[in-house]
Amino acid sequence: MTAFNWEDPFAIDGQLTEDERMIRDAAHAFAQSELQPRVIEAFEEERDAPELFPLMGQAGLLGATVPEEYGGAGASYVAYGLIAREIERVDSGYRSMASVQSSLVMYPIHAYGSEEQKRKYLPGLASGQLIGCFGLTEPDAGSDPGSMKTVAKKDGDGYILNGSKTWISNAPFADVFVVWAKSEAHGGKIRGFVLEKGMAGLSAPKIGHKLSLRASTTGMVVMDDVKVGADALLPDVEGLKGPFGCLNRARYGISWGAMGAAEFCFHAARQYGLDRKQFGVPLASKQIYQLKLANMLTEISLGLQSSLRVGRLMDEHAFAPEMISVVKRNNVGKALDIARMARDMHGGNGISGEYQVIRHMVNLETVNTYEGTHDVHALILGRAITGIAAF
Ligand code: TGC
Ligand code: FAD
Repeated sequence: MTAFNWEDPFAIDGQLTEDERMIRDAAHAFAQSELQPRVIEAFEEERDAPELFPLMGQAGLLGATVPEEYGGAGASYVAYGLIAREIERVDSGYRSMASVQSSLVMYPIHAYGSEEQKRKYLPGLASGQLIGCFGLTEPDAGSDPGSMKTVAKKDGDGYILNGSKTWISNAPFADVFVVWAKSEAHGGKIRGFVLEKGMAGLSAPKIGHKLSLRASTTGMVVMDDVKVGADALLPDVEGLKGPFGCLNRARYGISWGAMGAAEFCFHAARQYGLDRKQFGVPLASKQIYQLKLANMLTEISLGLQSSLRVGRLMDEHAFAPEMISVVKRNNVGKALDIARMARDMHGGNGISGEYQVIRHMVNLETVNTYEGTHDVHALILGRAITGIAAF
């Protein structure tokens, strides 16, 4: 028998390697010292924060799983998940900035790129000197990216790209754009291209008035006859499995990240209940209050343990994408429930930015939608269970 630790109910700490614990502690220290002090105002003011990328790079938080020869840390997927958890404990938008860079920009360049592309982009992306974005979603192609309209036409040795992407994280200040287009030269198959800021015909206007994920900058990517050389094509992948291969990594990271946001809300609700007295006693002494805390702790324990299991399988190259659908969908859905509950448990104070739970709550609305909506992941699982695609 051992004493129960409400902060680590299933003793996750003891299931990590020494390296993973070190990376987690470094990510925690960075998130609390650099991100937490700025987030309340940054969110309120919908502030762009490109200056965070070099800071995250210095702290070793970008491209953790990319090999060291390209500037990464050569760390495990579990370590990558732990980083996401610590950043999202502060804000889902900051985790978004980092996970797009790591999983959606560095991963495809590393997995599908030429040696020249890897040497050209990866070290700068790992250090945060370069900022990346990933353009898959279009105004008329969200859950169904296979219906994208962006096209690449052959132009001599290179290509001309036309089309527009929307809801693209980091795009307005990105230096490197990984975009997916139907390539006429490849029989209309989806191919990945690496574009660079400043190319003629390429623009990335910011999307304003977001009421969720306000600390992360989102934009469109507009391509109007953008000419690129043959060296812009990612040579080693064709079809939707290209972007989905990246999404597997990012969705997995989100499953940990959402639990970080949920832990923040759980801890805040517990402390609030211990401090706040009504009817002459702390709110935490009430059975209904304790029931809510018990439900939160239960879902967080199960969610973290599940993500750890999937991470270990990823590190063993023994995962199926459907496992990631289970943890992305469930952990984000539960985190959203927990954030809403924590908001309620703070009473009127719960709607104040100072108490932070409502910021997590509105952020998690986005997290529930991007990288495959809650319902799309149900349909991915439904197809695996029945053999019938119901999209
Ligand atoms: P489907 O027929 O199922 O598959 C087409 C091809 O792709 C392969 N594939 C996968 N490969 C690797 N990993 C996966 N998870 C894969 N899923 C599918 C599949 O084997 C097939 O390959 P091949 O060789 O036979 O061609 O495709 P479908 O068109 O029926 O798609 C169905 C569906 C709904 C599952 C899919 O389209 C989907 O997942 N939709 C959701 C879209 C989405 O997640 N978008 C995310 C945009 S990026 C983003 O949100 C970033 S936010 C980041 C941040 O700020 O943090
Ligand atoms: P739709 O696909 O139109 O879905 C609308 C509703 O219909 C949802 O409830 C959905 O579950 C439901 N639905 C859709 N299809 C079905 C079906 N077959 N059966 C039943 N219900 C269905 N994309 C990128 O490419 N790169 C990024 O960096 C990026 N960052 C983002 C940042 C933010 C802040 C946001 C909000 C989005 C971002 N996205 C990004 C886009 C995101 O991936 C899409 O919003 C998401 O995939 C859903 O697409 P959609 O918005 O077009 O919704």
